Amino acid sequence: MAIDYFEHIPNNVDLGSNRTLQRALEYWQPKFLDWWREMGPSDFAAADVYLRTAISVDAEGWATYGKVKMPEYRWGIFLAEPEADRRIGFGDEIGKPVWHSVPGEHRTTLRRLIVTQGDTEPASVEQQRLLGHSAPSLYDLRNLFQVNVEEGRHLWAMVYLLHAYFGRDGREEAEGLLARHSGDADNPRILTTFNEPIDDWLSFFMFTYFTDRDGKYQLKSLAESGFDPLARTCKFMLTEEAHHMSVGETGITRIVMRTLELMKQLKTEDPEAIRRGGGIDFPTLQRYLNFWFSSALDLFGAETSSNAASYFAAGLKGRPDEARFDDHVCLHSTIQFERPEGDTVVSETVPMRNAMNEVIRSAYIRECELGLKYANRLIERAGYSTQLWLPSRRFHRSLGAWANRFVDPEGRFLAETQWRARSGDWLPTRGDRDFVKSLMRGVFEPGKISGWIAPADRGINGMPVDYEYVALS
Ligand code: BYC
Ligand code: FE
Ligand code: FE
Repeated sequence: MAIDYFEHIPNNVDLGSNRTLQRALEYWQPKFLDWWREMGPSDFAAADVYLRTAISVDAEGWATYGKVKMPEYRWGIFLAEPEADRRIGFGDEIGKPVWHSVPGEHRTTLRRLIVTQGDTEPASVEQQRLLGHSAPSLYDLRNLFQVNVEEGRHLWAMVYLLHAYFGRDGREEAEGLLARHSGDADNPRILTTFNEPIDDWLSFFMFTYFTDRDGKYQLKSLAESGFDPLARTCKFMLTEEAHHMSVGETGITRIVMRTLELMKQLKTEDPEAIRRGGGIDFPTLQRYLNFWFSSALDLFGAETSSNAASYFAAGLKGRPDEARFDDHVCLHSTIQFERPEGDTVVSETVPMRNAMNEVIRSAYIRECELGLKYANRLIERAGYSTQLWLPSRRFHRSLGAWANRFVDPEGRFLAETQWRARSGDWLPTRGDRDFVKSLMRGVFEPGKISGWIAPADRGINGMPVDYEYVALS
């Protein structure tokens, strides 16, 4: 099949003149489209969706809006503009020129980082596959699809690197990215969070708030990489990530607003009464938050990691905003943190390089906290004392020093029986999930919205909130 590259795959990597890459993509693209049809948003292939498409990396081109059918979306390949004379910014090779091809000694490690990153992108599309049917409004439906097509583009971004820089094994990995599936018993996605079902919109908003923000932090770390094509690819991906997180943040805020409205109307804070009124009560919201936050914390890896130390030493993966740190070598510095030993907590001193996962996790947690402030102010102003809060980083972990420990959201040890008896206060129960799902019914009329969430305060790209963001056929 002949492809007009500029027309169908907008790019700034001179795809038109790279025959090898063209051949690889000619082979991969139809498989991607098959995957999209089978594993992507179910049943909305014929809908016209008001989407932004990146057609170049400059201010005008990166966000071009128009109605598009998703299977015809132009998934492009873009790298941020090169920086002249860029140097490796950290680790043992600091100050040397960045690499424009893959250094032999780092080939396996780089491929692994790229595959791990790439694997999450289609995984999230698979996780969100059925959500369209229960969208609370056309505005939200459009945001879901925007996130989905862009995660598809992020897959393209990683597949481009694999095809362009890793030869035959890169091509094999690119196929693997379409062969693993979220939640598949035999061939699951690599990281645990990406195998969790996202089958209601509360989970979707928590996921875009917490998990896409992990994406931001990981991409920022990779944007520091000494492997320049990876750094530039991730830098451009970050421009899209902001919208994903804002979908989560505004989604959570709009639920809070609606719940407050119901509390006022019904003159009660009683969760059961709120539920009967068709809203999501704050304890349920908090339990979903606890689940997705703790799951996202695992995505940063273990507190002490020799992998993390070697990524840093080699100049492959830095810290977000590496330039803001004083010491970019971190050969002699240490960091202290607490880990469990039996039923007590001991303090451990770890070489800084081995603690990079924890350093990035801590920065992430601070940002997660900031985003909740606005919702909490709304609650406070409405005269209620409830607050949404982040559980301790020790709570409900499956990976690292705190994995499988019985710790409450305040970070205190409990006996296993005690913990199990109370876990329904902290994590979504079967009953919560059934209730939340019972609220999820698709609303597909322009300007109309489900009763469990407040409307957005503004539309997309200057369009009104009640614009027909998705024209169903
Ligand atoms: N689940 O040394 P350790 C996004 C493995 S999200 C299962 O502590 P390391 C997005 C690990 O592979 C951003 N397994 O960790 C968001 C290792 O295995 P081996 C995704 C896990 O190596 C929303 C072992 O456990 N990007 O973009 O420092 C929508 C010990 O690990 C998990 C990246 O992750 C887990 N959660 O790995 C769409 C960036 N965590 O060696 C998209 C690329 C670790 O014993 N990846 N393991 O077989 C990395 O930088 C690193 O691989 C990790 C940490 C951050 C994952
Ligand atoms: Fe992404
Ligand atoms: Fe994202």
